[in-house]
Amino acid sequence: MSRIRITGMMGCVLLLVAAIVDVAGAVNYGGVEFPLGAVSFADSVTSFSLGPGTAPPYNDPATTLGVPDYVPRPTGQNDNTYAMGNVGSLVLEFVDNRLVDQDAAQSGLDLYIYEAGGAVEPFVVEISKDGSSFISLGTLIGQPTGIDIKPFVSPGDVFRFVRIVDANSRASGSPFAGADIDAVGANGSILPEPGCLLSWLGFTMIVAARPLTAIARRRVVPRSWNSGRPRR
Ligand SMILES: [Ca+2]
Ligand SMILES: [Ca+2]
Ligand SMILES: [Ca+2]
Repeated sequence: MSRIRITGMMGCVLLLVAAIVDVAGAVNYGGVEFPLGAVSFADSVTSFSLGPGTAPPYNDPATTLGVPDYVPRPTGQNDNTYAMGNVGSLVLEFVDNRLVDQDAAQSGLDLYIYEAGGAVEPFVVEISKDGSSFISLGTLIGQPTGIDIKPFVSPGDVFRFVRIVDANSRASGSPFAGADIDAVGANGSILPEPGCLLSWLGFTMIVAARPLTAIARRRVVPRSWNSGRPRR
């Protein structure tokens, strides 16, 4: 996992923390207003596979986590995005929030992908409840681009995972071939299971874990990786 491993109680605690942090309400990211603010964005890398044509510092999938933070920088410097490589892939998980269809609210667009860089590159997007069975939403392009998941899902469906696969446009080359993913946000977003107020005791665990998160983000990136987390 790109950050710390977050399961069970800790995920529940994160929800509580998120609920506290998000008292401020909606936040605008790149022209898109997210009712739940920063919590809306993907929190964990489940797996990834780099396609050809990428190299550090452009191919660290951890740069797709959290809110959009792309910064154009001179060649060779980290710009906070993940160049997938041609037909590279990425699976992200929402830990402290879930993706849902929000009907007509927020223009009906439920899921936003923030792609970045000089070349606007397309990618295929899929969503999943359990990380193993995915529903394709088709090919998207835009910086950012949003999609209404309603035509693809059933009422009440709740999703945790998003898979993105570069559509092989080859609009950019090494070292940042493929779509460059900055962030993935669920505009149609809910907080998971109520009852997490019982997790107050775990709050200090999160505070203590933050330095570990910073350490994990400095690791060397392999060509591919899978967290091996149990499928849900
Ligand atoms: Ca989140
Ligand atoms: Ca690119
Ligand atoms: Ca980013």
